[in-house]
Amino acid sequence: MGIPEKIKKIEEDLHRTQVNKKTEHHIGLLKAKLAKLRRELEASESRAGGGSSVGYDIRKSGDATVVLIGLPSVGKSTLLNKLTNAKSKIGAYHFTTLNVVPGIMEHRGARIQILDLPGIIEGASSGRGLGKRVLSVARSADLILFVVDVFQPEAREILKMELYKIGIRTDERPPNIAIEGTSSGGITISPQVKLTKMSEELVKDILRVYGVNSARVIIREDISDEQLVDSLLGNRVYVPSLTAMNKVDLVTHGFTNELSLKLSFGFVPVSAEAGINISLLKEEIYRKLDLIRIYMRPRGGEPDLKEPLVVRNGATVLDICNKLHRKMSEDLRYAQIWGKSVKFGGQKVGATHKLMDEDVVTLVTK
Ligand SMILES: Nc1nc2c(ncn2[C@@H]2O[C@H](COP(=O)(O)OP(=O)(O)OP(=O)(O)O)[C@@H](O)[C@H]2O)c(=O)[nH]1
Ligand SMILES: [Mg+2]
Repeated sequence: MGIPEKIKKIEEDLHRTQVNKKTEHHIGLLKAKLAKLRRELEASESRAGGGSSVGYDIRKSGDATVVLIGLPSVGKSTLLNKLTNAKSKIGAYHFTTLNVVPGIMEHRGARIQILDLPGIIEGASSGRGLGKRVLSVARSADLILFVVDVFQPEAREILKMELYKIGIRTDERPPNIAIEGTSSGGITISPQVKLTKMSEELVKDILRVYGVNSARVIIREDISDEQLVDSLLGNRVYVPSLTAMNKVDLVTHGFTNELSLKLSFGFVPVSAEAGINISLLKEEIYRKLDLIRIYMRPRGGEPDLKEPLVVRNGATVLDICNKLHRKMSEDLRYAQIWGKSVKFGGQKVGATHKLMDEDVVTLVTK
């Protein structure tokens, strides 16, 4: 039996099985097997040059990358044009945009790349429309900006699900679990918390599906079977998201307020066309990216306050070196810092020192 047939068989089995307490184990195991087979199928397709996972050729530029994900005609291109210097084509019909259109948004000294994409439809992840290619652009994004139409807010769930199906987890953290292979002794599990979403037996059986027969498993949070599979497959990406609720020029304030009470997620109400809340959205994008600005000061000179280096929060002196020049980190003796990350101005620190917003940095090299 080939892989597609095996997949079909399991899908049928899943379809037939009623969901209840008694079938939980069976279903969890089937899902784990299915995920493994789908992965194998993808691998064999890309080896054969099937091209199903071939993405667009986009050059990353700027300090961070944001992608616009939305159904057709929700106003993604109109929004890109408002946020950046780009001129993406706008149309009153579906699939106006057929390619990736980049733009640069400048905000608080940061240069943020925003990518406009063709519209996504339900089923995109399994190959409908340009779907898979478009969705895979989101893999390398620092932030996903869901663009939804104020009359179609439920689209966000569809988009999230399509991303989920190709391994992109929005607003989730990688599961907190450690699997340490051992040469013998079977599988021992030490859960640090009570597992409510699956039994230890299911954990073991899923591990065996993935060829792990002997290991020490430390589970530090109450994870689900899907999260366990995620950590075993290891090719998942975790990307934060933000939602822009577009076309609010067509509704009253009351309508928007009611939406925010009704929906389970927060959003920024905007009108790309009428230019409502565009600066608010820029600020939210910047905040969500969690960027900090670092000012470089040459030794014995004045800091350059005009052009900060923009990096992710949590960046170290080493990250700054790497951003400046590849060889810089090898030559570094120490750095001197003025700002919030140190106790006193001019303090000497090493490569692993974590920087904070608006720190002034001098790199002292050999
Ligand atoms: N009323 C109103 N119309 C808007 C707004 N933003 C976009 N539109 C209109 O919606 C239609 C679609 O806009 P586009 O920006 O092309 O939408 P898109 O999401 O890029 O569409 P595709 O590229 O086909 O996926 C156009 O007729 C726009 O003029 C808005 O804020 N309010
Ligand atoms: Mg468009």
